[in-house]
Amino acid sequence: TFEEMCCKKSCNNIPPQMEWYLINLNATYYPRVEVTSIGKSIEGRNIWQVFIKSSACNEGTAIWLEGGIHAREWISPAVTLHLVNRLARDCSIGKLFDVYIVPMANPDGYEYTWNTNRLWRKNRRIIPDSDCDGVDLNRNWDFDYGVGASDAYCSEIYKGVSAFSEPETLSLKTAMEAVNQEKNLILVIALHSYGQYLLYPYGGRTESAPFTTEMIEKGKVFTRAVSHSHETVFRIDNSGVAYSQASGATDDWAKGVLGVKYVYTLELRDGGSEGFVLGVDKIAPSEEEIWEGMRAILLSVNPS
Ligand code: ING
Ligand code: ZN
Repeated sequence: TFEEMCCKKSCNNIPPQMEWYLINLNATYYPRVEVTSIGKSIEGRNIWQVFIKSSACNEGTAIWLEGGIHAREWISPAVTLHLVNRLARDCSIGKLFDVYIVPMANPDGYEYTWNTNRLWRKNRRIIPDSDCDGVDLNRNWDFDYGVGASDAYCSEIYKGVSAFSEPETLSLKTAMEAVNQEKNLILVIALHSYGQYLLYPYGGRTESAPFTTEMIEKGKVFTRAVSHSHETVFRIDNSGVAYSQASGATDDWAKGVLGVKYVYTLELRDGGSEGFVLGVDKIAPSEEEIWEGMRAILLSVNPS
């Protein structure tokens, strides 16, 4: 259970407010909602996974949401946690799928952005013999590993010594594989910021990924619904085109290795005026519009 996993005083769990929320969620909604740790970060923080179970008639089809893999993109864990809340409370959409959500994939980095460097992106691996720390967790996955990533320790996109060298990516991969083995994992969304883009793979190769047409089609359903609440415009693009060629990201691995049909990297608000340092006043409208998008795409990909 969550209480056993979160060994209170001896554990280094950050951020506490998010964990209090998850403890409460687990206590309120268990057994429909289950909070478990899928592993620990390099500094020993738990990486929490929320599992929101579908109703019995929909068992077997799963969705995966990843938030907070990049430390400074604060709107990502915020919106992801709001999605947890919405899905746990919603009895129609929330019951269509077995939904797995990791709201805070890089807790050490997040903590570091609160206390030391607001614009930190990577995890907190200490590299001996270097003045620089950290591995870019979105360049550490094992699909076309190394393409568009850096060998330089000081780079923002340093890929690490090898694919899945980091406990954070290894934990995510292991948990996603477990879901994919047991269920039909049909949609994976990794939440990032900023730019207001819905990106589809591949990022690391120019050939188009299987089901590109379908990803664009459902992407339009998502972005159209997102625009309804606040008229925020999200554009759909290929990640390798919108950003320069880069692999080792969650989305390329989910598509290229797991073979998930609908895979996206979602770049949340804003368009660049506040960027990573998005004001708190943007959390509410942002989660509101993304929830509209999520509802629409979940209904649209619903096989039952
Ligand atoms: N953006 C993504 C990044 O990791 C991306 C964009 C996605 C690139 C998928 C390559 C593949 O750089 C942010 N904001 O991190
Ligand atoms: Zn990011």
